Amino acid sequence: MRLSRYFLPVLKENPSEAQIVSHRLMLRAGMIKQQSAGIYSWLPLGFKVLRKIENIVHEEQARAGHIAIQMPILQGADLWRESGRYDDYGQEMLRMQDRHGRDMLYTPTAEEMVTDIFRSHVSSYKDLPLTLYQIQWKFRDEIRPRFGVMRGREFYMKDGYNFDLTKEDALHAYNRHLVSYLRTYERMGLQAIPMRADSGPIGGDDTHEFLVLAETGESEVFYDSAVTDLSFGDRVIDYDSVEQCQAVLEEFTSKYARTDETHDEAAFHERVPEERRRVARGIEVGQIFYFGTKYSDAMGAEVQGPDGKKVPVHMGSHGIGVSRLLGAIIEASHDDKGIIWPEGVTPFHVGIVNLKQGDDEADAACESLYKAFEAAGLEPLYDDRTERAGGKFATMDLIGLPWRITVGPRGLKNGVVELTCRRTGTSEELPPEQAIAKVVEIYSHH
Ligand code: P5A
Repeated sequence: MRLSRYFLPVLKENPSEAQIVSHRLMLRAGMIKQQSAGIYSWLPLGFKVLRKIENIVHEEQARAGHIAIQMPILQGADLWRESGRYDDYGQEMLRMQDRHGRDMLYTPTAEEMVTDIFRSHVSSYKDLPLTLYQIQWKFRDEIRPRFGVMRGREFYMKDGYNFDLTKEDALHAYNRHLVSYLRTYERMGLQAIPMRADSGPIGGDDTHEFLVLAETGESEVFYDSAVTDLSFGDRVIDYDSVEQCQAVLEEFTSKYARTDETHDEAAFHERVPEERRRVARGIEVGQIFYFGTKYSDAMGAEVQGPDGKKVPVHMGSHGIGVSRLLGAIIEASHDDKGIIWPEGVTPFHVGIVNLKQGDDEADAACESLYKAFEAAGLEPLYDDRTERAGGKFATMDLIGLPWRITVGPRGLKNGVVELTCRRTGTSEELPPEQAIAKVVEIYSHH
């Protein structure tokens, strides 16, 4: 993309309505525009990162054997009356009527609808296990929408639902989700710590939230600092293996890590030596639930078991806050100049800054870098505007591309361009071909 032809409405001033850094930077970098309280338009740069995050989620869901569907945003109230949640959900649910006076709602989650799909089409245990998921807009009429996409009213969520014959099988689905979530967040450059939590309106006994540590997080968390040493890394897991998924779950959940909802001060002191006890804040980027037969009992979602008898299926649901993740990633990765995107989610792979637009040699060198990156399957953002160098650098630093190549007549005389790492700020002078090769090599791991 050439910046002269892009739509990147960056703001020079700090927007006064933004209280936390991620909200401020998303507005300043022209990623989002607020349309009403907690409701945003996604401008090109923000939309691009949203899509990157969504793609990682889809890839990791496919790896775990889960199947994508898409359910409607507007749902009839009747299914929600069957489960009892039409009344339970309260004011967080946005309700409306169609022209025939039928009660409708904007989906805050989709346990009822997916259970309806299941009961209409599945009747034998032979079709299990089954996990269906979607990535879809949700609406919750939050009392206090704030911090930009972090606590929106309209927000984008990955929501998955498992159907299993037995509790044991459903617990394997729970463990499998935990493993696949660890991988998903790590690909986005995040450490998200599974913590024992409370299940709220979704219901059930077993639930973990995934938290990214950040001072601006809305949840208070209590944990053993040893959990921050854990990393999933590039291990390969067989998602069908009960033992392997169980082992990962134990490794990542056996140390003390809880949100304030389940925190137990006595147990904290008993289980964690003082020097490793941490009280901090975190951003909830996902949650997994096992709730047994709560919805299948209420809605008659049964299958015929091996003995011919009909039994309600065991279920759980699993969510990732896809739009919230943009805020969480920026909270975890920025400096005073702007965003620092992890390679896995960056909107463009490399920025090209032309120090002397209009100089034949500099223009030609930038063009050939641009074409070479495209040919290598990467997306460069070329700042081809006739702006002064300081302004170009400030924009690149603000929008946070991990790598930048600076091209100017002086370097070209010596046959070099400058390659700069956004995270460390370090630069090296290299012949253009070597700079390209280095950037291509880095992205071959992402
Ligand atoms: C699991 C999937 C559920 O709704 N039902 C289907 C279950 N879980 S949840 O924890 O309530 O939500 C899942 C994730 O969505 C994000 N989230 C939000 N993001 C932005 N703004 C909001 N108002 C908001 N509410 C929830 C969180 O990341 C949460 O973990």
